[in-house]
Amino acid sequence: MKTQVGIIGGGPSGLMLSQLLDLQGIDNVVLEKHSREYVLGRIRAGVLEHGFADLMREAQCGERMDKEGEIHHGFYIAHGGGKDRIDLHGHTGGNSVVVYGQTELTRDLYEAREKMGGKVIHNVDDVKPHNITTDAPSLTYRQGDEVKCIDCDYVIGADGFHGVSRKTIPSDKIREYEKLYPFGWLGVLSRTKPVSPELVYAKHERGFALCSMRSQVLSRYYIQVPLTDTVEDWSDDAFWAELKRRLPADLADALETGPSIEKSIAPLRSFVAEPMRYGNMFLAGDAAHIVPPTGARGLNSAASDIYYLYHAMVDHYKKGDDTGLENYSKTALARIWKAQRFSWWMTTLLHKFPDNIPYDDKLQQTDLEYLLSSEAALTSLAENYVGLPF
Ligand code: RFL
Ligand code: PHB
Repeated sequence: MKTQVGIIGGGPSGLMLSQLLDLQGIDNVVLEKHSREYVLGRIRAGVLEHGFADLMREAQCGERMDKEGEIHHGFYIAHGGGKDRIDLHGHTGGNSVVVYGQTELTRDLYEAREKMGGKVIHNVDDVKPHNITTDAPSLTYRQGDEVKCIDCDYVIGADGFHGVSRKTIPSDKIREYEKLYPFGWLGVLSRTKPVSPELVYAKHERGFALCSMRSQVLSRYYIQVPLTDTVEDWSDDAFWAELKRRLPADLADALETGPSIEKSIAPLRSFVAEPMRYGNMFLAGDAAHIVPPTGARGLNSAASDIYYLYHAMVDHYKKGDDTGLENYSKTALARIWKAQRFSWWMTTLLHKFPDNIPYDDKLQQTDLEYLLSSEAALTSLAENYVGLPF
């Protein structure tokens, strides 16, 4: 098989790029390790910045998001038994975020690919990029006993943090920056009414908690847990009891509980791989960078990579202009590091750090008090949360 762009990974990054390129007549193939059902079963992001929402519309995939997604003009920070509202709209001159689940937008992208006859190949094993530093790269993969090959002009590594593409880059050609946090998030999805119309990020002596949602009948809650905890350690009752302890009394009293329909633990990590290009392979999304989910930046950072790559590919194929491809890594990383800084800062502001000395806790409290008393600091928070320009 021959194509112009070979994409490894059928998550949101790979599918979005595939759809945008196809709309411009640029031939591409997506190779996905898992089944569509498996990919759609992963409960992840819930908050989309407006730039991401615009990209969904450009990909002609925004119809259901615009109908069913909820526009949020603000969120709350709960602390010391009360809560303060962060007015995103007011502090950014009218910007907001869209609450629409990653599962739903991935489903929309899959359906759009199907409608256009896009080539998305599922359940592939042993995907390997070859001849990446030459003008004739290729991808091999296995389906059952059969090994197949795709010749392409470019390879896109959109295969997430544990994917194969970043790992094929020789270690002296890539530098990895990583920070691990001494806790994870235990997440629960339940068919209950969200406790608050807007998200609540809660700082508490017992640990961080987050009240989020997917719709008016589907809630998503998280609590900070030690890395040694497992999902089996947390019955639904224990989860709800701990969440209530970390929320202000009015929210704890109003919290509707019910059986969990999904429960998982995600470790928190900050990670960046530089550069995001090796020969004719470009890394995008979680394959190149990870943030702790506190600032809701992960998927949104993937979106800016895709935006830059898409425009660079169009310039290459339509105008013979390679400036975008040559500058991709530098341009993408400039925005990525800002999302890294913001996610690290919001994580540091709101979590309980087990190894903190009392001095660190005082600084953390002061950081929060300063934020809530300063229009400049609130503006900075709001500007980062709704998403910096692409
Ligand atoms: P994905 O989604 O990991 O998709 C990669 C795909 O590649 C496939 N794959 C392979 N395919 C072929 N060959 C191989 N060798 C392969 N290895 C892997 C995988 O099966 C998969 O389908 O990466 P992508 O597309 O870059 O998308 C990134 C986002 O998924 C991620 O950044 C967000 O989910 C992060 N995130 C959030 N981001 C936000 O912007 N807003 C949020 O509110 C938000 N909340 C979250 C989050 C992530 C979370 N977890 C679990 C880490 C909340 C949580 C709890
Ligand atoms: C979510 O709804 O899953 C979610 C929302 C906001 C975050 C992280 C996760 O910061």
